Amino acid sequence: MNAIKFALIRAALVASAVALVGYVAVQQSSFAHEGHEFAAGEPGNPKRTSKTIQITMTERDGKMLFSPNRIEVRRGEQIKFVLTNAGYLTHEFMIATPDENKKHAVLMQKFPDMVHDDPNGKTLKTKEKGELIWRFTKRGTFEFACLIAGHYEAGMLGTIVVK
Ligand SMILES: [Cu+2]
Repeated sequence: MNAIKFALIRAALVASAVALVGYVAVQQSSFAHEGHEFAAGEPGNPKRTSKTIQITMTERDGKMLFSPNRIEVRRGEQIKFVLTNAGYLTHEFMIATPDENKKHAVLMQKFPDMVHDDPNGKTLKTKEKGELIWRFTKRGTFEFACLIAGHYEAGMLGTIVVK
């Protein structure tokens, strides 16, 4: 077998292994979120108008952070989050209660390859952009967080106050 052929076969094998890992991660993710009730409100309706809030994800001085890391919305308000991962690592944006995020962070220590594309969460690779539309139907204090193993602990969370 010549070297080029070998390299091609190896590349194909790596690609299918990556696809398989991705598939398993998605399965775990939907398993983990099955029957999930959204404590922080409900998925937004893209046909309705929303207020836009820009959120940047990044790493700085040994910390991982969202900017801004505190937002205030009115109850019933629909928000279009425009997310930018300006960092060098993959990050995610997950809206939940602080309690749910803490539990989810523990789960993600066990399944570090979990990838989110849920109504209340998005995973973004470095330099990637994304959008998430959410309607805050309940008053209270909620949280957006990156639950990738170690990130939450490194400070990657923000507060949402719904008035
Ligand atoms: Cu992160």
